[in-house]
Amino acid sequence: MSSATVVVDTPARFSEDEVAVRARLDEIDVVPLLLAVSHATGDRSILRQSLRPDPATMMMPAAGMTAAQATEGRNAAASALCRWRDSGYPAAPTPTGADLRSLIDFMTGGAAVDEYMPLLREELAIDGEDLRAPEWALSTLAPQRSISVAIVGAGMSGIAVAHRLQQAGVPFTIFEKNPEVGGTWFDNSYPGCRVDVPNHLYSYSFAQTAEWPQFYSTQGHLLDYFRACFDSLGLGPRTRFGTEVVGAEWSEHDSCWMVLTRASDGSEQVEAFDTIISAVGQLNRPSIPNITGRERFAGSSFHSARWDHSVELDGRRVGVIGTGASGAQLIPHIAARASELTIFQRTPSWLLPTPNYQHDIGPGLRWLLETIPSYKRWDRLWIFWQIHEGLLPMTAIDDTWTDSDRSVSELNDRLRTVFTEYLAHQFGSPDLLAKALPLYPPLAKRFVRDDGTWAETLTQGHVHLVTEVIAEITATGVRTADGTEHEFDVLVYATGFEASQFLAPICIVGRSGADLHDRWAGDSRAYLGMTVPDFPNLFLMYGPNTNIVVNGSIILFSECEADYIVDSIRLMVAGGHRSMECRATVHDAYNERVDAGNRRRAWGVPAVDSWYKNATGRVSQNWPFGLLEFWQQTRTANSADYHLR
Ligand code: N01
Repeated sequence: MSSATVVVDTPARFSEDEVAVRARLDEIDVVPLLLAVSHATGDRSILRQSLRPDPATMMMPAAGMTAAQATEGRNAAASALCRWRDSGYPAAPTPTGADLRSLIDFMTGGAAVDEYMPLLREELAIDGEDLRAPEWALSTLAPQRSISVAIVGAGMSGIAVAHRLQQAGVPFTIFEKNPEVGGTWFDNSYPGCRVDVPNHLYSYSFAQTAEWPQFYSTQGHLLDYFRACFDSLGLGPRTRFGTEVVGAEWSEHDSCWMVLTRASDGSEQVEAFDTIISAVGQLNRPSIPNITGRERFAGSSFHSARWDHSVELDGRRVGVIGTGASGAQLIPHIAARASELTIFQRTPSWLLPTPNYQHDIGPGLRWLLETIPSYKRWDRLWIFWQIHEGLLPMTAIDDTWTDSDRSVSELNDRLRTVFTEYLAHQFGSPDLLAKALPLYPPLAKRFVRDDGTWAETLTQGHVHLVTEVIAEITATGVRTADGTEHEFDVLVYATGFEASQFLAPICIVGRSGADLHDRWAGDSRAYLGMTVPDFPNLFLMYGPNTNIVVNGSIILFSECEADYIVDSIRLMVAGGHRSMECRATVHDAYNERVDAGNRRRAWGVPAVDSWYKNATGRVSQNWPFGLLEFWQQTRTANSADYHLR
């Protein structure tokens, strides 16, 4: 078995006096600071009862700590660091057992975490521990068995599963249609593109790094990260870039998939693989609305995920359709360059106040990350714990709640009040506020993080927010239903993706000639989002109902899926089986439960339309339960769920 981490934790020496060290810590989050310092120095006395975060206020700014508490915490950390330095940096043993539990109990404020402990340990990956590494290897389990796996896509999910397969010694080939790794972080290069989950969490458990330049880094840094992971894991020789998987047909006779690929020169090839893992992502096929007259526009036009960097924006008139996550990120950047900017908004987004959204990691935190490298791990765990299910209870529908168009429960309504106050504070003008205030319940769609930039942008004199319905696109711009002509030189479609058409346009033919897309008929379903009856040895990553709206990071889902898929291969190999196929009863019961769960969430409200729902109106994207449950269900592949042959 091999393992790989991108950055090794090596503490740096420091010579500052205690006052200078304390000054470095001014901006640092107190909870992960105390945990990291306690871990590095072995000094548990700084984890004082008076500094424990309160579970009730954990999601508030500064985790609800008073200024006096924060000062006490930072003082305690600075003193402990200097005592440690003065005694020659003695290496503290890696916390385990009850000792580790005491650190985690401090972080959770004493909340019951027994069930969570194994997941928290995996996420923490303390001192580089890799608890998700497969505990088996093909070479010992079945030395004579030859296996071939095709991974489709070298984005975030494809890299994760390739790493785990490599650890188990299972051979694979990655097919990537792009000339580069990165998936969505390669496709989306629009100005302002950045991650909306803090980077210490939006990164692999097995490849944590202190190199992030910002709390929420921009696209280029994300792409660099995935490139670095890909390179350090040595995946290059196993990858065929510029090669698209266009089809696959199950061969009953040979128990394998015949995979048809097309290279960038147009040449096609058919190869046999025992197993296919689709890691093609959801957010890469642009959705461009079929608005009358679209082909008539005489200026330049393109989709946010196909940004045309050759088109000049400086001093030009630009129109943007769409104000979702992509639109909200790119619009401020266009406003800074265009002479006039017209934004066509159909539905406003709820804004999640995030003051450090565009902040650089400051010198104090940079110093701490070098001095105590485990800070990044504790910060990751702290972010995970704060947001893992933090907002989920606010999405649950209360049937007795009467104001169901605007909120789905009392808790949800309280959030609506907080978010509304934020918007009212941001938008002084009642006219603009009326346009910016969503009418649907908060958390029914993905929120947009905001540090004040949205209101700053919309209140500029050359920026026009249009909420009239678009009637048609003309040669010179857009005509809205009120008859107004809006003219511009460049038109940007920030109109989202064909997310619910999973695996399109790949043609997949399974057992007895079953066509996957015919089977789904526009309503994709899978067991655990990964396996489908009649399609043996086909595993989907980021498949149906594996998206999260408010809790955690999608990388955890991909890591869980990678673990499950590798364990499924173990199950087949250990039993001497050639194929595994999900039982229809298991698949159907699972999907009924997921559908029932989604109907109980804010995003399931019939009046709310979003990319989470497919053409049938079913929520086909989202996982409606907690992260713990998905993790528990994907830890091991259960033979009772499958026909093993
Ligand atoms: O796409 P969207 P997105 N006329 O579908 C509007 C992820 N992401 O690319 O809401 C007028 O959310 C549409 O209006 P409405 C993230 O998961 C992450 O922005 O349908 N308008 C909406 O305003 C996100 O959820 C980051 O009424 C039309 C917009 O276009 C997902 O990607 C960054 C229209 C589409 O919004 C998708 O986000 C970016 C029409 N005919 C994206 N058709 C990160 O930060 C559509 N619209 C990591």
